[in-house]
Amino acid sequence: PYLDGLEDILTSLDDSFVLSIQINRPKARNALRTNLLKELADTLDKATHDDMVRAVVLTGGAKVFAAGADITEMADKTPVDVMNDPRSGYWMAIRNFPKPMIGAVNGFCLGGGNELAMHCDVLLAGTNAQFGQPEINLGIIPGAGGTQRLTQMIGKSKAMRMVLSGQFMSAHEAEKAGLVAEVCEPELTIDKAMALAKTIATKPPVAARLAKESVLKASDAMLAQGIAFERRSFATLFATQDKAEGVSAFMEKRKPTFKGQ
Ligand code: CO8
Repeated sequence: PYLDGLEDILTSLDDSFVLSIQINRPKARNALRTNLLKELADTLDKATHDDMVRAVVLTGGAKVFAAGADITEMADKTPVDVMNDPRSGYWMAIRNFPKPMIGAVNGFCLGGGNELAMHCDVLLAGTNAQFGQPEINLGIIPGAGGTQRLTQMIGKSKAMRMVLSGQFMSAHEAEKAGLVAEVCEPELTIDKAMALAKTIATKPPVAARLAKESVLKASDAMLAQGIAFERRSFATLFATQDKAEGVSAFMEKRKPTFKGQ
């Protein structure tokens, strides 16, 4: 492995300067518990300063990318807990990673999982991929930039449909909407991402870094305000009874009843 002692992700660096990172919590559908985000942030921090890494492939493997934040872990959090959460620091490390990162998405890519995918610079998806922001079913909203990045990537109408209804989007629709660059057979997704990362790794690293930074500048200034607003709204919702009901219903495997409280 690239970093030792990791529990929730698998890492390896090959001799073509490509670091691959695989989210590895299959029993919890790769849910992004805090430790997982920390391991991801630590790995990317190391890779930032390592000349042997010129590009990264991020995947969840053949079956699932990530089913969102770990709902069990967040069940008892208050708005103040959310505002003080170390998770936002880990997200910042992911957001600020300066080298090209290719996402290979198979299966469910939901909630925080979709937000993580949207932090990748290029997304490739297997035909079995399903994208969604189902937070509304839990009485909350996306909290790691989802409302902003999704809107930017697929436009207001499709973003609203996803965020307000919690409905999933298929891989083909995601490609049509501009969320992913290419759809392929699920068994090819990771190979194709590796091939693209290897091509990018042959390019001059400083130019690649500045190209990434420049493309992101097309939208970053607009994003900052929206992300801050979204984060505050997300925290506020942790004070609602509907959030408690949404989370309890998920854990008890029943349908929630929402009251607007
Ligand atoms: N967190 C924790 N555990 C999860 C999660 C999750 N996000 N998703 C799935 N799991 C667990 C299930 O509880 C189940 O555990 P167990 O085997 O112990 O019962 C196991 O993974 C398998 O899940 P399913 O049996 O449901 O598997 P299916 O293949 O039938 O369905 C789905 C897969 C569609 C992914 C389904 O599990 C699902 O809908 N998951 C939740 C998706 C979701 O709502 N994601 C958004 C989460 S919210 C978020 O990311 C933003 C911030 C969240 C803060 C939370 C505050 C309360």
